[in-house]
Amino acid sequence: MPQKPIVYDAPTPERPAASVEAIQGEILERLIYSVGKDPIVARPHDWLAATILAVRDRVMDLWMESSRETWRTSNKRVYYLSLEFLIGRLMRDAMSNVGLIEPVRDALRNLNVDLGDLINLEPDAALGNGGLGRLAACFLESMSSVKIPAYGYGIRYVHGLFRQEMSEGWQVELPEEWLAHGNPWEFERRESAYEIGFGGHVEPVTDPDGTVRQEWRPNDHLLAVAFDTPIVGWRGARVNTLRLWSAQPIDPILLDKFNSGDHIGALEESARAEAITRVLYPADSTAAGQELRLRQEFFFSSASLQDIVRRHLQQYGDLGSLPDKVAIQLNDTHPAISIAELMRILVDDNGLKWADAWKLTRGTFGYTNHTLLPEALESWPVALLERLLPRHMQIIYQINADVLAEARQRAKFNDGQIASVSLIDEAGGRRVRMGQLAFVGSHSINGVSALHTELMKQTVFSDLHKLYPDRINNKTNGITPRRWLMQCNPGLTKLIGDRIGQGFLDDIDLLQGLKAHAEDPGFQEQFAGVKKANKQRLAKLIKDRTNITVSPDALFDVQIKRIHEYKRQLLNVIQAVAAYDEIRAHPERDYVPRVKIFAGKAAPGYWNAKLIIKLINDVAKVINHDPAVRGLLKVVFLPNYNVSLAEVIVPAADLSEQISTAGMEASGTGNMKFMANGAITIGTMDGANVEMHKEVGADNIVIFGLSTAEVNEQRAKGIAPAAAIEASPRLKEALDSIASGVFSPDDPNRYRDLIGGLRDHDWFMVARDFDAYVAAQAEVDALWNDKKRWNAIAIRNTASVGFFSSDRTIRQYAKEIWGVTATPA
Ligand code: 26V
Repeated sequence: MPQKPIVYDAPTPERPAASVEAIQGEILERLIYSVGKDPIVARPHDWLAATILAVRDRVMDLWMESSRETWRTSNKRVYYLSLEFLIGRLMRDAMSNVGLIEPVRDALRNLNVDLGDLINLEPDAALGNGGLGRLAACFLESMSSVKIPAYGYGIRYVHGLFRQEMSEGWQVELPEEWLAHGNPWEFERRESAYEIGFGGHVEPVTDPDGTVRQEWRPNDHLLAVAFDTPIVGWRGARVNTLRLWSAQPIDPILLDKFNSGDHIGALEESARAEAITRVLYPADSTAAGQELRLRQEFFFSSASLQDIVRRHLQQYGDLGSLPDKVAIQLNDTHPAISIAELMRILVDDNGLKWADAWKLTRGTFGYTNHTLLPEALESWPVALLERLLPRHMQIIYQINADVLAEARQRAKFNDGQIASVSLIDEAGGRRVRMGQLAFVGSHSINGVSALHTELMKQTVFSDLHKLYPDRINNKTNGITPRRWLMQCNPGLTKLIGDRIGQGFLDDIDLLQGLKAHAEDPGFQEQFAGVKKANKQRLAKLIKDRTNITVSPDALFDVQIKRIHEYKRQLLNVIQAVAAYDEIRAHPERDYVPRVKIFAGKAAPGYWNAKLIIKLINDVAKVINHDPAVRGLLKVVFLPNYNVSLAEVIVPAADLSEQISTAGMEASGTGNMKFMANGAITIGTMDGANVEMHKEVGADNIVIFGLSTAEVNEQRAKGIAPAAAIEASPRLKEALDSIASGVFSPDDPNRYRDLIGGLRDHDWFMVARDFDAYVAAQAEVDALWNDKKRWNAIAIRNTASVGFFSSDRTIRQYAKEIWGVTATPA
């Protein structure tokens, strides 16, 4: 029986629910006058465009009112600079936040159009790789919801993250085309275009008063053109702007070339300029190091800074008040060149003294670190920076000289410490370290979970922390409960509302009230019923996309995230192999039927990650077809993981796999989404899992594995994994079978090196955590067999998720970093 979806709308007393007739008229009007289609011949994409335009119209007044208010009150503005915004679909989010879902549904039904179909037709805006980009999207929604005047600044990539297809179990990357049908959400602002320079040289210029200024004369110019998208908060609290920059040539065609018959050459500049914003870099763990990436970083930093300074001067007429009226948050080091660019604007373009400019700059910037993985820390060859951004390189040298002088004189640093805080890495070719630049140019440097922040202090930034001990602070990540509970799980949202009232929609901490009902058999049954319905929907999706049949009665064990060795999908799939061996060796035992569900993309150049995807598919093929398994275990790899797919998988999960090597996952945010939706976590003491353990209580989460300290000790002592493998016959058997080609008869050596790595160094502690993981999975089985306990724990997880709302995170940024007021919790 198809359920009528229940969705949450947000009419307020001031804004009563929109009438169906009015909306219907507005959609038709947009269809005819903006899309230019007769309703008789309109195609689904036309209806989608018309509906988005009608919804957008309804947001316009709120949008303008929000900007006007910020001008009127002279409130401080927040600028969130991020090379990635992993937004997903916008229509349902926007409709839900302004209370339009039901009226739009009814209006469309009268027009013989199904809203659900249109929702699924909207392409995902996948302008990000993973956690960092998705966090930026949650933050945008929360900043609007808690009424902070904010702008997101980023790049309008023509192609977002690649589409993933499977070819015989291997990942294949295909270009993503989110703009193929146009983008009705955005407004192109040709008037907000800035010139961006590259290359050239620096010339000292003597002003009439005798002062000497440095002037950068780039030899390469292009335009950054703004595209604005409204981001509406919960109950229309506020509408902020996401401003994405698109690169365009200054002269679209070079007329002299064109006229002389060189038609292709005439378009060269245009192609070169547009290349900058053509595609998102698909690697999220290794610093790409390509010139085009640095060009992207400077392009969007410079455009954003010019825009911010122009707006500030227009309103306040003077740059001295910059830190009082402007807070710029750097989402990782990708926009860190902004620090040098602001210095250039202040000193070279506006004649400020160096020391004054530096104070203003540091007062304005905050920097968030999202990873400690050495290979992901950005650094650029000095020679490249010198060629592309000669003036910025000079500024970086000057900043470095000041910092190093301070370190020697005030802090009495020795040579080793000087080398560690220096912006220039002298080892292995001179490079500029963007983390050090971001740190010294910011008044606040934050990590994204309590553990990660501690590790920042102890590792990459230990000496900078000694030099500036009050700058590092923690802001544990969060997720927006609108998208990740209310919109993706309307069934659960309704159930909660019926039980504890609607208050939690506006005050997420009220979910705590569910704890009193955790043991209530009636409520447990309803809670499990909602989960079952979500699992049926996912089972159907799995069937449609992979042709694998799974039972919604089995335990849905889910690991969805980027594929990375430190995230240890390998540990999970080896456990599947061990379980398979056990089912065949002991058919007489009782087993909990499980479906292991994986999804995630591998960076195109990351061989081991791609091989792990192939292994999951190879293992799936064998296990899913072996009659001896009797359906007790299924393995599924769902292709093309993205935000929209997560919105279907997360509400259907029973078990959430958060099993990274301790000390390596900065926070994780998927963990929080599962928690909200009543999945139980199996995880290591890593990232925000540590705080989830604290919030939900040790009895309501399954923790296993080496601690960060133990991992460090193993590595420091160079302890080999051999003993762990010898001590575990089932691990040995599983490794032998994979390495010898049991799952890859067509290429028996396919996994030899991958498994060889585990036997040799096992950097990620897969072997050493294996037995603990198997024991933890047995604990999960025992809980599953005690349905009352399982349901109580699941309910307590949902009840405890309040702390992980990005509204809480954003309120902390507002108070402790930005110095702006948010609406109180
Ligand atoms: C690094 C690089 C290196 C240069 C090439 C392109 C590229 C793109 C992204 C990154 C940074 C990846 C860092 C990242 O996504 N970290 C994740 O941030 C999440 C939000 O804070 C956090 O939950 C995850 O634990 C963390 O891995």
